[in-house]
This record gives sequence, structure tokens and C-alpha cells, in this order.
Amino acid sequence: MVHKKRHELIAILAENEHQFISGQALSEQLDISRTAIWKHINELKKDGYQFESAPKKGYRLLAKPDQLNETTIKWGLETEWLGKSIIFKEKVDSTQDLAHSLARKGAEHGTIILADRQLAGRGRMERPWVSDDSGGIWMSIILRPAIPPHQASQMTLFVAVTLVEALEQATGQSIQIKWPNDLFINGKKITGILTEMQAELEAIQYLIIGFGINVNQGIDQFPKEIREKVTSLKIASGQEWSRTNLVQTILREFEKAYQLYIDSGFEAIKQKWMAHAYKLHEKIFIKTTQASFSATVQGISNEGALIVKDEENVEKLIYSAEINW
Ligand code: BT5
Repeated sequence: MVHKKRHELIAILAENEHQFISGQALSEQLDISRTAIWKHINELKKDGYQFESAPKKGYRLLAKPDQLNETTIKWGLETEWLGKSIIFKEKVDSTQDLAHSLARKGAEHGTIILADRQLAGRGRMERPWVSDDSGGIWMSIILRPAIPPHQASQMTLFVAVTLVEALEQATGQSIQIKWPNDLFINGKKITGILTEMQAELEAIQYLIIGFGINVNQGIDQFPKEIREKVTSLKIASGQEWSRTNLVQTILREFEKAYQLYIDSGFEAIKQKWMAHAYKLHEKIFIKTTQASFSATVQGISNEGALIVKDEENVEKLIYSAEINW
């Protein structure tokens, strides 16, 4: 109960970012005494919130801690529909699984699910995703797009482009997209994307877009087996980043790009994808169920397939394969 009031108090102060709100007004709105308000403020200070208080004027919120939660994300969030509903968990098995169960119960388009730590984060084909650490952004977005199911693979590429742009904008790092669903900095994986869908033949019921971004982990925080091939924004840039600010930038850019994609289609995204493609025109080695061959990367198709040219200069579309990059 106490925490509910504290949550409401911070929400009121956060909504009125630059203004003082009097103890009297807060006490009326929250229906608790002014002494109780003062006690909550002191507890919030211990959590890292900073306030200015002045006699007669009341309280004003100056800074929030870099703690991911619903309130810190909502404070300063510039989106219209994305993240209107935010579910935050300190600990969860997988935000992806929680998102599925919420979507089945009717969670609205644009609901986001975030966790500080995941105990069973997963990648494609049930591969484990290391995320038992609050240094990263582990997030799933529920979307209900009016596109046919066969276009869903475009969404992974759309998300890759959007995340690259948001992260480059926020951190100044140079990021590449490795087909189909990885983001790379300096040849190492910083982000993985997992798109899952519930659909009927003609229509998508919902999409769950999950992504994990390594933000403030040091290399020792990753298991030995993957240390050679992973990185974080901190490792790459030498500084820590506010996960809250990154989440806000991502949500803002995601909403803008989503609208563009729905209104104007895939072409603009394809161009941007090409501009960030990992190993574009370079040689890779491909193993499909039918054949193994070397090829050079050319781009992507509208269906989200990788376009390559083999050694005889014949163009091929790759939908799924083991690739040696
Ligand atoms: C992916 O799968 O890259 C998609 C990862 C999606 C994770 C998000 S986090 C929020 C949401 N909730 C979930 O439970 N999942 C989503 P895939 O392409 O299959 O890559 C998996 C491989 O990446 C693993 O086999 C490791 O080699 C490597 N890996 C695992 N953890 C990593 C990490 N933290 N950073 C970089 N690489 C990692």
C-alpha cells in the first residue's frame, strides 16, 4: 500500500517536471498527510531520486536514478502509443514468454515488457540469451500490425535498422547489421533480435519483437564460451550509458519508423539496411540443406532474404542457412 502511494507521488512530480508542487496539493491528491509525503520523499531520496524542496513552494523532482522501471521510463517519454503500457519486472524468466501470455490475454498494440534480469532469456531455436544481469536492455514489444503474415520477416529487418539508428544517435558508435538479426560493433555481437508471431493464414494476431542490448556489462560478466564474440556499449565506447535514456530514444525512433514503414513500405528500410550491412560485398561461406559455397553479400530482398552472388556470379536468395561470416 505504502509503495502504491510512493509510486503515485513520483508519477505526479514526474509529470510536472519543472514545477514545484505544494505539500498541501500533494497531500490532497494522494489523500495522505503532509508528514507522510515528507517521509516518502526521504525514502525516494535513498533510492537515488533528487528533489528540490522550498518552504511554501513544495517539492520539485530534479533527477531520477538510472533504475529501469515504469516511472523512470515514462518520465520524458515522447511517444504517442508505444510504451503507453509498460510492464517492468526486476526478474523474469523471459520477457518474450511474458509478452506472449499478455498478448494472448489481449494486451494492446504497443505494450512493452522490460526486465532488469532474465533467468531464462532465449534466442532463436531456444538458444540461450545471456541476460541474468542488470547491465543490459531486455525488452519485448507487442505489436498488432495490419500486415499479412508473410511480411513479418520484414519486421526483424525493420527493427534492426531502427535499433541501429537509435543506438548510433544516442551513443555515436558505428553499428552494423549482420543478417538476419544481429547488431555488431567492431565485429562483435551487441544485440540480438527475436521476432515471433501468432497468426492465422491471412492475418497476424500479434507480433512479439524481442531484443537484448548489451549496455553496461564488462567482458567478465559474460560466460567464457562467448567472450570472444560479444561486446557491450560500455566495452566499445569506454563509458557507461543510461539504460532509461536509451530505452526512451529507442521507443521514440521505433514509433516514428513504424509509422513510416506502415505508410510507405519496405523500400526506405531496405536502403537504410544496406547502408549498415555487415560485410557488404565481402566474402562469406554459406551452408544450406542443399549445398555449401562461398559467396559475396549483395543485400536483402523484400521478403527479408539475404541476396548473395556465388563464385560463378549467379545471384541466390538465402532464406535460412548456416553462415560463416
Ligand atoms: C538472438 O538469438 O540473438 C535473439 C536474442 C533475443 C533476446 C531478447 S532479450 C528480450 C527478449 N526475451 C527473451 O527471452 N529473448 C528476447 P540468436 O540469433 O539465436 O543468438 C543466440 C546466440 O547469441 C547464443 O547462442 C550466443 O552465442 C549469443 N549470445 C547469447 N547471449 C548473448 C549476449 N548477451 N550478447 C551477445 N551474444 C549473446
